[in-house]
Amino acid sequence: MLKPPAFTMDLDWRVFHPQPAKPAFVPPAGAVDAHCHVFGPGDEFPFAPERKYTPCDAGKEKLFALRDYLGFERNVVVQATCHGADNRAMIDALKASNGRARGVATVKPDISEADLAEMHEAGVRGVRFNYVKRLVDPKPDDYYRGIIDKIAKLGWHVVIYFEAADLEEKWDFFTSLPTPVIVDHMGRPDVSKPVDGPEFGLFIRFMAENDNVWSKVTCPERLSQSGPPAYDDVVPFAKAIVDRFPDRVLWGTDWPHPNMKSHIPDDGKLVDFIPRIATTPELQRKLLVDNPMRLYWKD
Ligand code: 0GY
Repeated sequence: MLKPPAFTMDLDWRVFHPQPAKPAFVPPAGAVDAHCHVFGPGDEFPFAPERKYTPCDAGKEKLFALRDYLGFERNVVVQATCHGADNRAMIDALKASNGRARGVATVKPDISEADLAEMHEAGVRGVRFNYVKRLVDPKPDDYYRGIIDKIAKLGWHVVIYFEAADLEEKWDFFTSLPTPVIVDHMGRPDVSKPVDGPEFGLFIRFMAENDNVWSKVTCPERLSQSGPPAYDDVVPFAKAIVDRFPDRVLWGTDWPHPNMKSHIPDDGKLVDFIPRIATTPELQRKLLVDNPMRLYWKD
């Protein structure tokens, strides 16, 4: 008899696009998709008991096929909250990638140096601190400081995911971090507010005053109110960051697009968003090749 699957995705879960369009934009040679995830498969890599959502399976084979189809050469696989601090699915993807994937892990302060060294060997180069309350229960600063002390020695960086309203409250902690700090999805601006207004202004100040702070100019599909496929209202925000901080920006698909409720994006159309926010070949090369290579493949 067939064994039933160990997990069933949430009833309102939206599965990634089955057949993305071929993008018109051709990424430069060596391009990196610097923000994507793997989910399970749950039967092999169980989802964490403390997770706040149960996704569809989205394994490494599908991720690597999408990479090739979209014209990318490498991936940065970011640990998703549905796997908690159990990094096995992500690390399995790194090991299967022939050196073409690096990773960002979620770890706890009691992680051993031996475990970190093993992760480094597999290709992990950063840890993620998540402050988005619908995804995790955020921890106090001291919890994260315990982790920083251990990972800074390895030359790793910190990825932070927060909502625009959190930045002011977390400012002192974020600006005290000694490693490179990479912000997911531009700190989730409210794009119905002016690009030159105080909210986005604070984010720009965060990057301007702290030259260790980078931004992923990702997820127009999450931030847009004008909607697909053009996501016009997100362009001024992402372009402002790329123009001003061309050496501290990264781009990624965010495949398989966890928790998208309004629609599931066409990954090909997301790639076509790139030349609208990085408008010259030089900016595109920095965004897609030079910057991620410097951060993830320096050793
Ligand atoms: C993203 C965004 C989301 C989810 C996660 O780890 C995660 O579960 O990051 C989200 O729901 O906004 O970057 O994938």
